[in-house]
Amino acid sequence: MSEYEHILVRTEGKVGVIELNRPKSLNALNRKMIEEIVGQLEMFEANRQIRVVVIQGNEKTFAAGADIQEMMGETPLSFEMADPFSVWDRFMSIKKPLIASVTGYALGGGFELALHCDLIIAAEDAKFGFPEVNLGVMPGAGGTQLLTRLIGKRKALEWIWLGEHMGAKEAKELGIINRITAPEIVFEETMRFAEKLAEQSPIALRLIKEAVNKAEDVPLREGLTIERKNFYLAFDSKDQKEGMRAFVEKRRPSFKGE
Ligand code: DAK
Repeated sequence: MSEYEHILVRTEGKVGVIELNRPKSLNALNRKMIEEIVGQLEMFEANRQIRVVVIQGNEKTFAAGADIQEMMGETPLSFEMADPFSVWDRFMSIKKPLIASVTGYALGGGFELALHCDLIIAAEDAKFGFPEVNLGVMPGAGGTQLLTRLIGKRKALEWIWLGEHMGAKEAKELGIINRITAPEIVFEETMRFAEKLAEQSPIALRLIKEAVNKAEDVPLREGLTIERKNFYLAFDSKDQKEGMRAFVEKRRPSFKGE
């Protein structure tokens, strides 16, 4: 599994873990690294043994943005020809739960990477932000859209215009992150959370993720239709039968994802 240059990969039971690994540049994301992350995500997506995926940095930092050295020579035409954002679009196709476990900095593209995950668990000294404006540019991998949906236009403009660092406490109050922990236990807490999710029915999790994501994209009536279809679909699974039988028999269900 470790033919990668910029990430480390491991599995812990039903949880797949991708660890960002360019410590000398604070895990700055270059193109190869993003390709490695997305390629491995797709491998976890295809692996039936894996039910949840965690993306984490090292003890010091999550990712301090896109690699500025790599980016500084780009031109509109080089972007157009290389189409570097198409790899980011593939995050949207991942149907398994994705959790970002954030230590230190999650800036720029690093923040966008965390925002592409379904849940974020952060150390209390983690720092989030979009410093692109300080470089004379702007977020390009989803930042303006994902942050605005989470916190609304005014707050998003304030943060993206100023380019300052936001502490974990404020990020939690704004609804950007789910949980805060002491720095030394953030990975442990993330795994505990991931393992709980991994015991749920993967079919139910998948149908829920699709329906909740639609709530941001489509009119209410259409969203309700999707919810209803997914609700019906869940009743075609053995997991539904197992879940309800286990309740009646007063035991814990064992979901197989079938
Ligand atoms: N890129 C390259 N190197 C970086 C880096 C980055 N984003 N961030 C840090 N480093 C490097 C530093 O240059 C330094 O390297 P050496 O000098 O030791 O060789 C090393 O990491 C340690 O950094 P510092 O010495 O600066 O460490 P400090 O603790 O003093 O400061 C810091 C930490 C995070 C506050 C600071 O490093 C910093 O401000 N970093 C830059 C933050 C930033 O502006 N990030 C980029 C935002 S733009 C795209 C997809 C996404 C994006 C763009 C395109 N496509 C698909 C095309 C996203 C864009 C962005 O993220």
